Amino acid sequence: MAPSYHLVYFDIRGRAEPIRILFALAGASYTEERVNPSEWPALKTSGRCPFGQVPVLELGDGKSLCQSAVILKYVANELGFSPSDSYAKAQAEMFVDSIKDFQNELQRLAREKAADPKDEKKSSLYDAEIAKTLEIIDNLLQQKNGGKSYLLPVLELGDGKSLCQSSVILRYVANELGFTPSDSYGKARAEVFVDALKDLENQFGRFIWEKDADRKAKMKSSLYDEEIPKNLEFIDKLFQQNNGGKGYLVGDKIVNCC
Ligand SMILES: N[C@@H](CCC(=O)N[C@@H](CS)C(=O)NCC(=O)O)C(=O)O
Repeated sequence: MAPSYHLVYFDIRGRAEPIRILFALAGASYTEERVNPSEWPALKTSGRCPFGQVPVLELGDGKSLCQSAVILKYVANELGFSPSDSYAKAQAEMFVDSIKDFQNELQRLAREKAADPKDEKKSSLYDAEIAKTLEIIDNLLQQKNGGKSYLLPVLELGDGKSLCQSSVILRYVANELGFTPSDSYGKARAEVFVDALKDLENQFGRFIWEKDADRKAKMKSSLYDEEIPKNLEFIDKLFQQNNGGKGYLVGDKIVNCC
């Protein structure tokens, strides 16, 4: 039976648009739920959004995925848009993760810029971030610097092959060493946890480096009093759903997320 894809997101392009583009390129059929802001609070707590966020891709039979990059990779794989060998796959994922880092940073800078539009320092930081990321991507594309990235960590594999982006390296090594589930849905579910924890890690990084004492205190309370407990609650719920809470977050053995 052909898989059914139901994409849940807001009525904007945002994080769902690359997924929609892949469906369009493949000519695959899918349904969409474009949620309006007044419907969001109920949906957020309905249990349909594993980490209380969208996009979510529902696959039928109670299966669903969140985390836009995980959905994108899963759909790319299913629809024949990812390379077949594991190194080329990891290379493609390096771009996805580098662009994601870029999006996160741009969003933060855009928020700061909007709060203080006259602050030229913020505008130039915004431009500098765009230039820095484009240079990294350009280096990767043109195989400059021997194809190596100057983002650490880097995993060198011999024969001039190397990978950057910590979660790409983690997934590649997990795959090579037998720590990923064998089915594509199980694999994607493991990646949801890796990406959700990375979202938290990003917030933590911002808090650690914040120099303004007032802002740092606000970030700390948002992180420790809201974000961490909320995410642990989501993880606990998902854990309870897997094997009745006996064992692991995904499947029945240690995989790349746990
Ligand atoms: N890392 C996640 C981030 C998801 C995210 O931030 N989603 C936003 C919309 S773009 C959301 O659901 N916001 C509403 C909320 O958090 O209540 C991903 O890439 O999917």
